[in-house]
Amino acid sequence: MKNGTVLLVGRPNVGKSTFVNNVIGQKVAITSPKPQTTRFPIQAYYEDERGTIYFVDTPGIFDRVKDTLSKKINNQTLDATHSNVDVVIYMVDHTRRRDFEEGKVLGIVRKINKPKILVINKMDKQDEGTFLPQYEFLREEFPDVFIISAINKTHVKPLLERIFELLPERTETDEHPENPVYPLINLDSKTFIAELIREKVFLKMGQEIPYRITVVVDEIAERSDKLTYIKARILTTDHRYKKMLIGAGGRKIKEMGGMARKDIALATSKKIFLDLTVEVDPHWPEVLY
Ligand SMILES: Nc1nc2c(ncn2[C@@H]2O[C@H](COP(=O)(O)OP(=O)(O)OP(=O)(O)O)[C@@H](O)[C@H]2O)c(=O)[nH]1
Ligand SMILES: [Mg+2]
Repeated sequence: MKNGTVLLVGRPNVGKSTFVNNVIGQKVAITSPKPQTTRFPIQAYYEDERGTIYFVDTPGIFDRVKDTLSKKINNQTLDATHSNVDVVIYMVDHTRRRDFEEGKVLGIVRKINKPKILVINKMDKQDEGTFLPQYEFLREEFPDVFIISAINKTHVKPLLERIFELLPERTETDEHPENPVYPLINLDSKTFIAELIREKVFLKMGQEIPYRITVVVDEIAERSDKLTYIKARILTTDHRYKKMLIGAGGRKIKEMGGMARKDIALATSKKIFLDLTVEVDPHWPEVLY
C-alpha cells in the first residue's frame, strides 16, 4: 500500500484548505475569501484502495510579517516545510498576479528537496482575467503540473493518481498512526469548534477584525443524548472591536453564533446550544500559539 505525507504550500487564499476539504469530503479546515484564514498546520487523512495520503494543509506564506501573529503563523509553515514529507504541492492562483510574495513562496518551495507538484488552482474562474502566462516558466522546474478547480473538484482525480505514484510503498505502522480516527484530523474537538466559530468572523466581519480575534472554547458538555452545551469566547484586542463584533442590539454575534451552531450541529449530529460571548484581551496574540 502507498502511504505518505503530502505538504501543501502556497501564499494565502490560493485554495489550499478548500482543496483538502474537497478531497477528504468533509470540512477539516476552515476557508474564507480573506488571506491568512488558516493559522496552524492541519493534518487530514485521505484513504482509498490505493493507500493513505496524509495531507498537511499549512497557513499561507505571508509577505508582510510585521505583527506578532503573522510572524507566528509564517513560522508554523516554515517549520512544516522542515518536517518529514514525501511530496510537496505548490499551489498557485492564476487569477492573481505573480508578485514578491509569490517569489518568496517559490524560494521556500525550492529549498524542500522532495518530489514537487505544481497545482494551478481556480481554473473555473476566468471572468476577471488570468495571469497564467506569468506562471508558465514554472513548467521547466516542475515536471508535474496540474490545472485544477479545487472548489468544483475538476482534474483532482489525475492529481491524486500522480500523488499515489510518487508516494512510497509503506506499511502504515512505519511512520504514521496505525488507526487514524474519525474525522481523520489532528485537531481536538475544542480546537475544531473554535475554528468553525473563527471562520464565521472571517466571513462576516470586515477586513481588519478577523486579524484581531481568536476563539477559545471553554466547555463542551453533553446535556442529554441529543443536546450539547458549548461555551466559547471570541477574544479581541480592543473595546471598539468588541462593540463591532457584538453589533447593534447583539445582531452580529447572534448571526455568527447561529451560523457556527449550524455547522457544529452538522459536524456532530447533535443539537447544539452555543453560549458565545466577546471579551477584550489585548495580549492574546502573544499568548496563543
Ligand atoms: N473560484 C474558485 N474559488 C476557489 C477555489 N478554491 C478556493 N477558492 C476560494 O478561494 C478562497 C480562499 O480559499 P482557502 O481554501 O481558504 O485558501 P487557503 O489557500 O487555504 O488560504 P489561507 O488559509 O489563508 O492560506 C475562498 O473564498 C475559496 O472559496 C476554486 O477552485 N475556484
Ligand atoms: Mg487555508
